[in-house]
Amino acid sequence: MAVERTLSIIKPDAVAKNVIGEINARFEKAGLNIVAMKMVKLDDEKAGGFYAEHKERPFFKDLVEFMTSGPVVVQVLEGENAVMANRDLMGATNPQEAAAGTIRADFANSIDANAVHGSDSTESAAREISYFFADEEICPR
Ligand code: RTP
Ligand code: MG
Repeated sequence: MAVERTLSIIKPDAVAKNVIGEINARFEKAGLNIVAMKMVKLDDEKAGGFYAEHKERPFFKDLVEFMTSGPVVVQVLEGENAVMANRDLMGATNPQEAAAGTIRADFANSIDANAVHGSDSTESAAREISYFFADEEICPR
């Protein structure tokens, strides 16, 4: 297995619930190192650009509205097989379908307010990481 990086976002619902620390603890316990992290308030342009692949989907407007509704924590996780390892920790998009013990099962309210984002491939990860972070903001161990 290769050491990879993935982009994680702790979404506005999870920030509002004060579970940033609990979510970060899950990453750390799973061997994913947080190598970059910042809190930001997204605007329509930044959130819409991030989710541009979903622009034609019926849920796009709600998605952008939700992602701009409060601050988010954007982070780069690094570790073995990081992309899939994080997707496993997150659980299914719809928290009602997420496996027990996953972040979404434990902290998400709905398919819209679903606590976290994680890149879905190494290609997406590279694009998403550079969307939020300059190289010098990433601090590998
Ligand atoms: P994310 O990109 O946020 O990590 O989530 P994901 O890969 O699990 O899901 P994706 O298909 O990329 O969808 C992005 C976000 O759009 C919302 N969504 N709503 N109402 C719906 O049918 C629907 N489908 C997706 C979710 O909030 C999802 O996280
Ligand atoms: Mg996605």
